[in-house]
Amino acid sequence: MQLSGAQILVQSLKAENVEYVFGYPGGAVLEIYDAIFQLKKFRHILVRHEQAAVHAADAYSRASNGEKIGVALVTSGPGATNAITGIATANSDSVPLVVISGQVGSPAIGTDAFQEVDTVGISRPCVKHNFLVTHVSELAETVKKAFQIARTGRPGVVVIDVPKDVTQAMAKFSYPQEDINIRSYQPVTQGHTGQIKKAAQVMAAAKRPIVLYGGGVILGNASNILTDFIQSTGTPCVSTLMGLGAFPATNRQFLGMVGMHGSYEANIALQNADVVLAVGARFDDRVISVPDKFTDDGKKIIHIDIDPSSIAKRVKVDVPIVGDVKNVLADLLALWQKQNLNFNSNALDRWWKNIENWRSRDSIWFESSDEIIKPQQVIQTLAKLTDNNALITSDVGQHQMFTAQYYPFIRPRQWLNSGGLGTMGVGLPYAMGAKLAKPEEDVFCITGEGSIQMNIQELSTCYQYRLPIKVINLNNGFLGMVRQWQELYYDNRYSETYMESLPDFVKLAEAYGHVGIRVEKAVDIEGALKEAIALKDRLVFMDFITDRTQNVYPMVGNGKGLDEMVLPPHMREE
Ligand SMILES: Cc1ncc(C[n+]2csc(CCOP(=O)(O)OP(=O)(O)O)c2C)c(N)n1
Repeated sequence: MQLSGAQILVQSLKAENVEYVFGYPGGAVLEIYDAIFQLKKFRHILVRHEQAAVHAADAYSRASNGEKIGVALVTSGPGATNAITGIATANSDSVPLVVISGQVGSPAIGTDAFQEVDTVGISRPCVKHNFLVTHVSELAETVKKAFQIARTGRPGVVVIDVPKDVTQAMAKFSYPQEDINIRSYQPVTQGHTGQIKKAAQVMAAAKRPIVLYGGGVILGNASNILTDFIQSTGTPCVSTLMGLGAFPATNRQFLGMVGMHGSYEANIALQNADVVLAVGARFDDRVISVPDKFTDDGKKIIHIDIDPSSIAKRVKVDVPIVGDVKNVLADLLALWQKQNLNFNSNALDRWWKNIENWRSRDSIWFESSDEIIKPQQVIQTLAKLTDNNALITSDVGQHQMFTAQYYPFIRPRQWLNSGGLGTMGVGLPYAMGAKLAKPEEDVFCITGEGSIQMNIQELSTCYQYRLPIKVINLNNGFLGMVRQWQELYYDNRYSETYMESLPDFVKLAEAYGHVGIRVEKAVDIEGALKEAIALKDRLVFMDFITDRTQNVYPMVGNGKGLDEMVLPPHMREE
């Protein structure tokens, strides 16, 4: 039987076990929308802006166990350009995602046709791969390849651009059962045995070892083996922003997040370590700051990553191991145990004593108040009321860093935010994707009054699909993170960071059909959160009016080393 290209596309998505498609219609995708309507193969979530469709699909992938892949569908021209920020955001954090964009009819391509943009050209620098489908006969195979490429190796975004005439043309449908062999794309999944041996030797000889783990551990579903490795070797560990939750933050061996707003003990320990075992972390500038300052003491680095091009990109690596982090860690741990390897116990004791000393200085600390709401206190109270176990999405800014510092994430895929691109506006659509992937979980979106306004229209989508998300708006009346930089490095010249004319968020939430709560005093924090949590089937928007001057500390300034943090005021006085 012959099917139209649009029907083939929908059937192909079904063959990939797609449950949800996040999208927005338009002329170039009308056939696809008609096929969705008629075939009823999966649920379509109609967002209010294409950027949000891609973010929601991205979070759906992130929150899932690594097998489900988010899918977004957008029309040609403005639909596709609106999707680009979402695409770059997901790709920057290596999230598997398939984005289908409509394209003008093939004969019109290159003629400046209505709603025509070169989607393949525009998206090329921010995708893992992209396709322009030129004939209906390629469609099913292209979808198969797209999912395969998105999910394997270092995961990423694949865009499939489908011209309108291809969706109208007829062809026979058969979906490839087996993975397709793609020449020039053969991800390495097993680590090299010789390198793993070398890594074990370098580790065993360490006097001040540390494990640095990142988002790759979560994407690679390697948290269990990472936890075994850290616990059975007795080494301290630190996490990047994206790695939080891969190892339980409540465990004593966890020193905290590293990097620009990392804890004092985590940053100093990483800087002073003689051997760093980096797992699924790419030594981003927000993590190690200046590479030369990081490696000038000759520390040895073992780097495990699925993506060979991530290894030695920013720092010199002594033992590179390309492979799936789960496989490599399992091999490394097996070898460690088989050979009865151990750290020198005196050296390790001394190292831990130093660490405890640094830790005792309590760098993740804030001056609490009975009156004014401190953003940190909101996060701490939330952690208490949710047993450290809520699924949290955040936007980008101070509120994001406070959440990373004050919410002890205990499991992977519990913390979703934009680490690589740092995209304001992800919080609410992320919460939507996460809630659909994990309906049984309590999903909180922690945001700021600047960030939430970048995709606030999605409150409408949340109402349509009855998504009972809890929004925590830490409203400091400022683009706080930028204000902090202006205070510290631009002599308090607050150029365009003061948010004037803020809407009444409570009324706004109500206008969209939700519950709004304003909280202005510290004593009311707990009550408001409890009230919101108790409203199981409603979206609750909590507008916390917080301290406008609170900064995030510690902070590693531009060009500084990890051991040159701006410390919180109480540590400066010591
Ligand atoms: C799309 C986008 N534009 C600009 C920025 C730069 N930026 C980073 S944080 C920030 C301020 C965020 O303000 P708000 O959401 O109110 O959170 P706060 O820092 O006050 O907690 C800005 C403008 C960004 N990350 N993303």
